[in-house]
Amino acid sequence: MAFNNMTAQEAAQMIKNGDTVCTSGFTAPGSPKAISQHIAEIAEKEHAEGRPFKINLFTGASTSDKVDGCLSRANAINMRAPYQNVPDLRKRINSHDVHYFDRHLSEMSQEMRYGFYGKVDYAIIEAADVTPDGEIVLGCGVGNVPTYAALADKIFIELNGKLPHSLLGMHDIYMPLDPPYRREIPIYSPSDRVGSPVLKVDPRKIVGIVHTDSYDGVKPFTAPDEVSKQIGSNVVSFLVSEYESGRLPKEFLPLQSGVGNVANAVLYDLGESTRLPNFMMYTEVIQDAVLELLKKGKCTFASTCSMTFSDQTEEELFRDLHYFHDKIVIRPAEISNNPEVIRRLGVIAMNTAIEADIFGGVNSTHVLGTRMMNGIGGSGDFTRNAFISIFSCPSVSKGGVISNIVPMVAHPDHSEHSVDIIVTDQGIADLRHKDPVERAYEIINNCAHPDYRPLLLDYLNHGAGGQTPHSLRAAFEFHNAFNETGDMRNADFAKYF
Ligand code: 0RQ
Repeated sequence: MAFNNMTAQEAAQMIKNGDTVCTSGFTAPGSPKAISQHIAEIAEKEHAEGRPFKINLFTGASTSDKVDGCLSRANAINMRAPYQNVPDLRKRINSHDVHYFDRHLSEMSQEMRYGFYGKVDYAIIEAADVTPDGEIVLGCGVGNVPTYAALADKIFIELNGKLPHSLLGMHDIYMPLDPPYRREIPIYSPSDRVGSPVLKVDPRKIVGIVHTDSYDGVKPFTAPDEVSKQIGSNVVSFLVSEYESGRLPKEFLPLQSGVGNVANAVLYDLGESTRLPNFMMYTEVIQDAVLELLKKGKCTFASTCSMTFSDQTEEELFRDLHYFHDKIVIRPAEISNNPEVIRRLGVIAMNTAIEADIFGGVNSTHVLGTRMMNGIGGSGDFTRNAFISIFSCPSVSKGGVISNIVPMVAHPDHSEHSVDIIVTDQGIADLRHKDPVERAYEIINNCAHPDYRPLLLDYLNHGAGGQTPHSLRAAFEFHNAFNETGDMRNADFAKYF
């Protein structure tokens, strides 16, 4: 079947107020580059003429300024799920201009198929290649596109000239059946392939091909600062001691690593360690550090949902694609983050917390308990099912006025039932086989910043009793002190006891 070539503007004009638009991709890679920018322009024009214009936007994870950024500035988003990280969208979410549902990334596809989000009008799919019978070689991020393409009434393809056709073979597209027919997902090693190298769509649904030509626009990481380096070194010391004590198998286990500066620093440190064997990754995002590890042979294989490389690293990848081709597989989010597979493989999960509490609860999403940061992403998928779940964060933020170890997290994303290890620049708290009070001493003494240890001990010692001795009256005194004085060190527990 011959497809229509069209401009991004022509494609955007077909999308109407109230439509549900779903995109390929996971982080910037694989996300649309062109049509979304023209949807934003249309929204601005419609608003200027007094007419409403908003779409419902579902993606794989975060996108980029070319999707979430421009659409947010144009106030063109009504509903949004499942993850985001663009400041303009964050503002819209926190001011209630956007209805945002923060979902576990592994669940988004199946919830769409279950009908929880209504019908899908359009899917916008970034592709390296498409055949006349609807076989698509996807870009560098997959996300939820197999489900979105299956459910959408109409499909636009953004054919990106920067993406080499030789990406063919790096994807593994697999969609499980839904209950009561679902079977096991037969992945027994991170490198197992269970699906198709191409996404197959009904070619009659493809209404047009839009040509684009740009890299994903991911910024390179700044060199890790001292705090991130210390956290990285503490995570590696923990893994070395687990490995050398025999609690990890001699073959080692696949690693998952979250996003952000701390996660990147941890991976650089892993690459330097001579006491850990070579390893594989079963993760959702691989960042620049992983390409280095693959080159060195320290990481022997990476299963991911997205290759979130900076433009420079992406160029290097494309140049040396023959080397990396059989060392990376890119999967849909419901497979990269699948609880069944994560538990079977024994993945070691390493994620970043906004704050952790003295009993092991973790807040991954809400600054000071109310303001959405990014979302839970895949942290819950991995944490809940990991062989060992590690959370790391700096002991303090914003120059020390915020302690990231608090009496009680102001928004619970992960409970003490799932969190095994907490790591900060101060040290490592091993929460396994410890009761709540033992955990509290471990976290305060090993992970809290020295400025905050006496305050946290004061809180613990005045707890109301019971197995987990919180004081419900004083639990948010750190947060209150920050909101009232701008410094958590001004917390005053004496007024409660
Ligand atoms: O603020 O940007 O103004 O400097 O939050 O903090 O320390 O740079 O950490 O970039 O690694 O992100 C949890 C947000 C950490 C991320 C989070 C402020 C701090 C700074 C960022 P500035 P850092 P990172 C896989 C797994 C959830 C999803 C997930 C995340 C900014 O890792 O979104 O794990 N995780 N997905 O100063 C007030 C606190 C704070 C605070 C930090 N307690 N109070 N501000 N900050 N702690 C990926 C996917 O799922 C796709």
